[in-house]
Amino acid sequence: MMEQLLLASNNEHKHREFIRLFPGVSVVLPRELGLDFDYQEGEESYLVNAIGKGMSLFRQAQGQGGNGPLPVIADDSGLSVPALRGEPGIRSSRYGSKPGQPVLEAPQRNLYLLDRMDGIQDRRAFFVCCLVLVLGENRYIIVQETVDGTITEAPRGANGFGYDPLFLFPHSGKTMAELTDDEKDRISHRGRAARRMRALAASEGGTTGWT
Ligand code: ITT
Repeated sequence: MMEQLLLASNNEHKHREFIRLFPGVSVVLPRELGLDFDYQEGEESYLVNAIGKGMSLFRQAQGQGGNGPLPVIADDSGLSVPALRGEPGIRSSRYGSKPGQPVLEAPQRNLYLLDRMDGIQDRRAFFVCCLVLVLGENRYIIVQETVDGTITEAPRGANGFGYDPLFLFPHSGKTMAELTDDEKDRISHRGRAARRMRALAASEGGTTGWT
């Protein structure tokens, strides 16, 4: 497994989760290496966005790694509500925001989603997390995972981030924001994806080569 991993994100919450999910690896954000990283995401799929973020930062960071290019990990994730035809989905981070206006903060975005769900009985939802580990210009490891839950009637809990206060695990009666960090990591979409990624990366020999 690599010693340092560059996370293709500007999301501090994701950063904290990756530090927990990749113990023994130094997970750094682009700005910690003096890189100004800003990737314009599209609406095709989580996979396309994750590869786009990962490849663009990998190229931008070439030469930063001392002993060769630094491996880059990218996360594209979101929440889907089937009764809303998959919304917020790929637009999760800017859901409810109007073009040309500042992106809504998470609490406002959550109220917007609750409003959209007013009167809807089928409150099933799932989170998706696509992770792409870029080991070289033509070498990737890709995993994508989900976790199922339902949408609450009102936000609950102060841990986590984003839609966590709305995402309920009916069997425990707790929202994702009412779980401890360890509990979230054990069951979340990102936790499941990261464990699969770690297993695949551990089976990897050298991290970079001619190809
Ligand atoms: P980067 O692209 O810089 O990584 P981002 O926040 O824009 O950060 P995404 O484009 O992947 O990330 O959008 C994911 C959004 O989905 C995120 O902003 C949250 O609103 C939501 N989300 C993803 N994972 C979540 C989680 O574990 N808990 C709650 N909400 C989550």
